[in-house]
Amino acid sequence: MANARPLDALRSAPSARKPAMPAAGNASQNGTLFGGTRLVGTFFGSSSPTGTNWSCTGSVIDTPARNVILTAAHAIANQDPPSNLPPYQGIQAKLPGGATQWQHAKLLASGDYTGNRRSDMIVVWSDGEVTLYPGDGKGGFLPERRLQAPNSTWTHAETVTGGDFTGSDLSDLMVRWSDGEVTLYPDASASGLSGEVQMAPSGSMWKNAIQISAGQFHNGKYATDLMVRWVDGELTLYTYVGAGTFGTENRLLAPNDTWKNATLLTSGNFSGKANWDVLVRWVDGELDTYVATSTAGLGAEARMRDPNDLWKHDLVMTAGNYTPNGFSDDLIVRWSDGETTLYADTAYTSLGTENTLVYPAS
Ligand SMILES: [Ca+2]
Ligand SMILES: [Ca+2]
Ligand SMILES: [Ca+2]
Repeated sequence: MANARPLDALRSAPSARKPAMPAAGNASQNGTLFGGTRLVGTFFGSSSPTGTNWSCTGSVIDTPARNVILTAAHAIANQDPPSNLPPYQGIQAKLPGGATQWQHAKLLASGDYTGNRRSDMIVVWSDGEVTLYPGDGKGGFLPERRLQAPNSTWTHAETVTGGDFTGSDLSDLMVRWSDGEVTLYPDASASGLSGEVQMAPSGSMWKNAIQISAGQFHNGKYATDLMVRWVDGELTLYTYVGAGTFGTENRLLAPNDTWKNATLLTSGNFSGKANWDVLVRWVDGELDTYVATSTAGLGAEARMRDPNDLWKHDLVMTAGNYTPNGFSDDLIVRWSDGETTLYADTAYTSLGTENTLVYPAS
């Protein structure tokens, strides 16, 4: 990795610009709380110099999302504290497992695998396990379902995507394997991956398909088209993809050196136009959308992030329809330290509201 600075240092850098918290009493003191959470301030106040009648104390902690959380305790004189309070549970991550586990989330795919017209996420883990996390449509997830126990086949899955190529209401999962075989699992669901359809045999040219990404790029309603980024920088859009066929090939870019630096690519509807947008994370951390991409060509480039060090740590990326607004404009990023973030309702020039799905150092 080009940048050796730890991820938490990159993330916490902007915190320095935060205004100081008003302190009624004691001065702030930095430190750590709750197993490593960064404490950036404390305060104490009371209604009188002697601290009688009422008093209030709290801590200010710096979260990865650059939000400040205030934990406060209030004490009022001559009053007993309430009894039977539940034990403190802490902040619940929206996805189970913790950051150490999520460092092994190798591939992500979004699609509707439950039939509620909201996206669910499939994770292929580095040990070959495959897990479905059904989305709740509100940016959270229901209990996970194991689709494959750890195995030595799925460790060979190199790139995956979720789209509805077979025309039913459930999304399918497409997998490009390390030997060049491409497989479609129509209507994947919590009950498993079955009815496997071979799209390309082992040894095929698809071994050079660095990334595949389903989207809607020719005025259909659903993600029925397939964007492919090849090892030589070529970009191809396949329309009319179905079980056993890649349909019609549309070359969007001839082989070129620039797109060899397109590290991650995903598809979503960030601009609200009929045709979807392609989102690319470049090797230097730059983030761009290509608005309303179609068979006629790649859409106009819109800058989301200038080159930067933080986004070099974006290692796995998927976009889907995870929130109530009904658009496939929610971007999920799995960072190098296992932290996983959902940017809800992302627009084509700006990331949406940051929601932490997996907390770092958890
Ligand atoms: Ca669903
Ligand atoms: Ca389907
Ligand atoms: Ca959304």
